[in-house]
Formats: sequence, structure tokens, C-alpha cells
Amino acid sequence: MQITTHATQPIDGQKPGTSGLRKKTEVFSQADYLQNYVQAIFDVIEPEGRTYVLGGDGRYFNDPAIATILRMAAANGVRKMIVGQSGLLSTPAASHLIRKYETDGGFILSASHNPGGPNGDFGLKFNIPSGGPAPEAVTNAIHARTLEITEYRTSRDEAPTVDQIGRYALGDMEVEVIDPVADYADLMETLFDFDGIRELIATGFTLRFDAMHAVTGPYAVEILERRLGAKSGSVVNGRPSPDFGGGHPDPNPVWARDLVGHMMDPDGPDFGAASDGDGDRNMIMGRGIYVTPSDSLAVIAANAHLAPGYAGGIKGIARSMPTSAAADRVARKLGVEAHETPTGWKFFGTLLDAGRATICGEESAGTGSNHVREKDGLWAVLMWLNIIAARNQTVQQIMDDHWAEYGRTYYSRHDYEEVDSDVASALMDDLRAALETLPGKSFAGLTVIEAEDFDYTDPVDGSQAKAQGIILRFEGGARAVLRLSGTGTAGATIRLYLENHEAPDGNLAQDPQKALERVAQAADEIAGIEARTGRDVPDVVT
Ligand code: VG1
Ligand code: CO
Repeated sequence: MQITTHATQPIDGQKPGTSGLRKKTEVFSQADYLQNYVQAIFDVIEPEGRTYVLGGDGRYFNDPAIATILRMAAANGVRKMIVGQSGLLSTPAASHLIRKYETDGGFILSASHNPGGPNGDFGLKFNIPSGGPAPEAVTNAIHARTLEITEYRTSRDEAPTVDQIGRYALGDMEVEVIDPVADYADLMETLFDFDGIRELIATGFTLRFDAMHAVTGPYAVEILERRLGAKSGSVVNGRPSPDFGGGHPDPNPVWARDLVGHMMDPDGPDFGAASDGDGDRNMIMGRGIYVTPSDSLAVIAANAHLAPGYAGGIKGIARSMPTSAAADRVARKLGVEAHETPTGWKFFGTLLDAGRATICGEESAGTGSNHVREKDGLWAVLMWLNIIAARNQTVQQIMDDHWAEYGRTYYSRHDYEEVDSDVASALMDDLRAALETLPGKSFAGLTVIEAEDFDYTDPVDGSQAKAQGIILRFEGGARAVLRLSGTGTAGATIRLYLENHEAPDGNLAQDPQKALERVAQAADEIAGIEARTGRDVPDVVT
């Protein structure tokens, strides 16, 4: 095979964030940008003779990026690439394929819930042989390599098109194009009681799954409609589109407003769900009720044993630090380990590998288990359907029972988006500098009892992550967390996470925003969000 070596120069800013490298599409598609980054990955992972999985969420620039990566893989000595048909793979499906075929890792093209299109975002994430996102040691090495890169290699031959299933050659490299859905759907059948769910649906239980024009459409049609018998049309917006139908494929009450409308209709479906661009997030709703992701994690952990794949019980629960402590209460009751990690799925990998966590979750609509090494939107949907079928209860009844047993942890996240980066950094810096002075002081009638920056030491491999977010604890148990997003591509996003626990005999039927009003006010007085950003309301409330 003929290999071309291109001279290139380091490009600034190729530093992966919470989940891979994400940039504006126009940045990612500029000359040498993708190539530099991919070569930096290859320079770090020693690809000769190895096999990788490749696919993406189908957003704009997915196709040319697939072709570029195939040509570079061939030129870098890769033995085989396994590619989803039409370049499609959801993030959890890619993670599963990496594991199932015991490959050496995978390349996932997605900017997840960020909008797509020429004016949207693009992203690339490298996953390791366990199926999980590369840990920081690897992503740091890749970033370091981008700063010293002088050339990249690519094949002179064009890459095969990946629209048809089959085996192709690119020089000495094999390109195997596979059905992106089948392996994943088969895995789901091993974990959940498909007969039970099918029966539930056969008795008239209705559901609506909004794929938000993103990658889960084909997966949801196959699993929910074909294998489980939901009536045709239960999956809406199921055709992946390069710009997600002009929408924002983020499954939360703001961006999935249409689904919320259907679920709040007294004649609406019994169950509603949505997923994000790359299929790793989920939103769960019942008729008349939205389940916050933190509660969903707790309910799933408490009921996982009802699903065949988890019938032996769970070994531990891991949640990201900003996620509410609702799951910790479940862990305590079950007598299993509870872990609190920094934001981002990559921090769950060691715990899952070591068998110290079975169920993991994040407040950002991410839930999953040890079946793959990514969060998994449809997995969460199927887990809920399994729980509903086994308990023979509505979503509302399940939540009421859960709160009656464990109490209710009111929770909300307020996002301030596209804030001037300098203003956001100064806000965090000043807050960090003031931490020691806060305990004992009162704000909005709430006294701070503890104020700290979250530092994490991985209990399995001892790796450390510092300054992962500011935690403010108040007398009476309320908590506020502040951190800056690591997935945005324009300015900074300040995330303010709020929670307050109500005991089982307390008022379990409050409006969460009301229940959290004082904590929000106290956090704002402490951090000066409104004063510094000029924003009096958050852009997104979930
Ligand atoms: C956000 C979420 C985080 C999630 C990450 C990737 O990160 O808060 O919980 O793991 O997105 O999810 P950040 O740094 O913006 O807060 V996805 O579905 O965008 O890959
Ligand atoms: Co995602």
C-alpha cells in the first residue's frame, strides 16, 4: 500500500475535555485538524497489527471523518477496523463491540448532546480495550503529542464506502462493516426480561421514545418496536439526521419539550423516554411525571435485581460527585459500596473493572452498568420497562414508593451557558480562594458548615484528579456544587447543582425549584453568579 506522509504543525487546543475532544465543526473540519489529532492518538497507542472499532452518531462531518480515520489507520499499520454500517454506532454500542470482539479500542465520532451541522459541534473520543473512555493518563499523553506533532500518515488509496455490510480491504488492512444494532440488541436481551416487557406492552401499556433525530432511532425501532412489540410509531424522530433535525439532541425537559408535552397530557402514553446525540443519555418520564436522573439512578439501583442480568444483586453503586446522594441511601440499605467520582464516565472504569461497582450514574441523564463501559440510554429505558413490568406499577407509583422508603432528595441543575470565559474562571478562582472563610457564615438564611474543592483519588489505581468542583454544604443537609463544564465549545458554562433531602415523613410533594430556592439563593450570594455574569436566571434548568 502506498503511504503518504504529510508535514504538519501542532494545533493549539487539542485537549480532550470531560468526554473526548469537542470543537465547533468548522474547527474540526479545518485542514489537518482531525488528522493531527488522530495521528497523535496513533502515536500514543501503538496501533500496528491491532483492531479497532469505528463509528459515530451520524452528525455532519461523520462520513468524511470515517474515511480519513480509515486511511490513517491503514497507513499506521492497523490490521482491522470494525465499522458500523453507514458510519453509525451509538456510544454504548461501540463500547460493547470493543468488548465483545476483544478489540484494542475504538474511535467514537460524536459531540454527544451538542447540536450538529456545519454550525454545530463535532467530536472524537478514543476508548480503550475495556470499552471505556481513555483515562486521563492516556488523554494527557495524546494532548502532549498534539503539541509536538510534525507529520501524519495516510494511505494514498481511498477508503471503501461503509454503506453496505461486508468485508473490504484498504491496502493490508481489513475493513469489516457490520450491522450497528444487532450485537447491541442481543446484549440487551441477555440483561432484561424481554418476555415480561412484551407482555406488559401486549396488555396495552403505551410508550413514546423520542430519538431526537439522533443515533438511537435504529436501535430503538429494533428493540422497542420489533423485539418488544411496541406499536409502530412509538419511536419518534427515529431517523438519524446530520443536524438532528436542526434540534439540540439533549434529553432534558428543556430540549425534549415535545416529549414532556405528550407525557403531561392525561391521555398521553404510560411511559416516555428520550436519548441524546450518541445514545448514552436518557430521560425517563411516566404519565404526568419527570424522573430526575439522580432519582432514576437510585430507583434502578434499588430494583436492578428484578432484571435477569442483575438477579444476583449488585456489588456497588458509583455516582459522580454532583449527582444527588439518593443512590447512596440505596447503597447503605443494600449494604454495598457507594462511590463518589469526578464528573465523566471515564472515572467509573476502574471501579467497574474491579467489580466494585455494578450500577453507575450521573445527574446529567447518564445511567449504566458493568455491561459496557459507557453510560447507556436505551439500557436505562429497558431497565425502567423491566422494573415497571416486574412491579406492575406506574412510574408515579414507583417514585412514590421509593420516596416513602428512602425520603426524597430534591435536585436541580442550573446552567449558565456561554458565559465569558474570563468571568467564569474568575468566579471559580475567587470562590476557591474564599472557601476557608465560608464555614459558620450564613447566606439566604442557610449556614455553611463545609466548603471544599473536590479532589479524588481512585480507590483502585490510586490516580488522582484535583479541583473537580466546589462543594458547599449547609446546616440541615442541603448542598450546592459549582463547576465549569468540560464539554462546551463556546465560552464557559457554569453549572450549579442543588440538592436537599426530605425525610420519608416530610413533604414529598413539593415543586423541586421551590424546595431548592433557598439553596440556590445562598449559592448565588456566595459565588456572585448574577452579579458577575449579569444573568438573573439560568439558561437551562433540569
Ligand atoms: C457533561 C456532563 C457529564 C457527562 C459529560 C459527557 O460534562 O455534566 O456528566 O459525563 O457531559 O456526556 P460537563 O463537563 O459539560 O459538565 V455526553 O452524553 O455529552 O458524552
Ligand atoms: Co452523549
